[in-house]
Amino acid sequence: MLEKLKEISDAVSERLSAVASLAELSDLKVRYLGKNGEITALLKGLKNCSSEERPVVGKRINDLRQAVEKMLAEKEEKFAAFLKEKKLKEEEIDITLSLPDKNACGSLHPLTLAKNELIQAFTGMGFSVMEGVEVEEDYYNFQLLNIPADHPARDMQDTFYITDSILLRTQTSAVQARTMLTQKPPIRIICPGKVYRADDDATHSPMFHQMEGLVVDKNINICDLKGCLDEFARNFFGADTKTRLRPSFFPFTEPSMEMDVSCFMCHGKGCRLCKGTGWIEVLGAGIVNPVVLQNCGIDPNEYSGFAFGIGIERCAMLKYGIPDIRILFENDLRFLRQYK
Ligand code: 2NM
Repeated sequence: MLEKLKEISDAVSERLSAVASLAELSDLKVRYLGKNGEITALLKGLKNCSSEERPVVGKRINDLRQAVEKMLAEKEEKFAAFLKEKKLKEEEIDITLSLPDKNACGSLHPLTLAKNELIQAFTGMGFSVMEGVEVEEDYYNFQLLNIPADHPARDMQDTFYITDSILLRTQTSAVQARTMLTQKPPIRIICPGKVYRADDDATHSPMFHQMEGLVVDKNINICDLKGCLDEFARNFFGADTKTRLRPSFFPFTEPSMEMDVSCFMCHGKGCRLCKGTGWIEVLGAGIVNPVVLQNCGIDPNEYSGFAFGIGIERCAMLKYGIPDIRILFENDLRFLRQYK
């Protein structure tokens, strides 16, 4: 009997040292101390001992049971501590890691900056902003604006056609034509937006941005045009900017003209930016052709107007000293970050 006890004691300590999980530990407990466990069986077998042996053997079995209980409890405690430690390790937070840069915010594209400044200059003079569609009908883009069928702009090489009568707008004038057809004068609008022409080099992109303006009211004349555009030039290019108007031609205006501003880099002395002339061309303009007013349902005997068109890329390139239009569309962050 004593040998049997020693055997059990050795077996328990050996198995305990090999236990790798709480489940295995629980199995051991059942195996030795459970209702049908080995030590429990020994206690049950006491009744077969003689009355002299019984107290001695009984004490030995109880000692063994207590020893096994203690070993199991210690092991359980070790396991619990190990698991707690493991959980804490897994949930560890490295408080020395630096946060993402809170100041790393984006910035507006130089074209957006230029567009916003242009809009600002004209809304300050009472203009409202109108936007239209980029896929336009030939009727609004060309016909209403007095652009004849044989005009070079109507050539496939200059205009992106979707069908015979639908195209990508080549100017934002169609927005103005649609406005004249639906609103009564006085009209005072600017139309910024994307336009498309089959052109592609250092100063031309097949998609670019334009802002056209239109004023229609009673007694509008060239003085109104000049006063308005002078005010714009001083606002956008600087208070000491001078302007000059040169004769030009557009089918939708008569007379037509182009406006130059005095070079803001050399102040008229002549430099690389103004190609030695002291002047920089910035926009086209004119008195709205009475034919266009008529086409758009406005009586040219009662009303007159002026209109102008400004290239937004050209303004951004001039103002920010950008030498090549293509840089504006490459989205190189080293370039864009300069405009914070
Ligand atoms: C320009 C130059 C001159 C223009 C004319 C019109 C409209 F719709 F009233 F006829 N809109 N824009 C115009 C006039 C555009 O761009 C260089």
